[in-house]
Amino acid sequence: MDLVVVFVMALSLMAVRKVQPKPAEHSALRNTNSSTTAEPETQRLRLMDGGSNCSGRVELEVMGTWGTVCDDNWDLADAEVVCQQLGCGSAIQALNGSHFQKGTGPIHLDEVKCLGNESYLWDCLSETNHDCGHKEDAGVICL
Ligand SMILES: [Ca+2]
Ligand SMILES: [Ca+2]
Repeated sequence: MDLVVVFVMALSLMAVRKVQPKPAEHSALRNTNSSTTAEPETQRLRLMDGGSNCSGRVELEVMGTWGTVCDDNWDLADAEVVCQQLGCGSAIQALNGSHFQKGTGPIHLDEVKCLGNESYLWDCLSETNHDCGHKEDAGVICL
């Protein structure tokens, strides 16, 4: 083995030991599709037992099941959102205590706290865990 071969071998050994630079980390292509807009199509709203489409017990459909709204914290601002959403104009009264008869099914919302300018009742602050019975079903009368 002559010196040249030894020299080349030594060089190649050094080359192998040379620390490879870490490959650049993938720029995390995160899916920024964070459109958390509510889908009103999946929920519906109606007024029952009030004699017209614009007055009655508030009922909403969640995941295919119609239910009611508890009257705890139910006031004119909440009624206003219901009336506007239904195209019924302004609310003139928010009714408590199952004024329009007791509904059936689940009580979907409790402690509704609308500001009054929400587009949908389910955009309002509320609680889904209720402590209510259907004798507390909320109602509205729109203009
Ligand atoms: Ca309220
Ligand atoms: Ca309550």
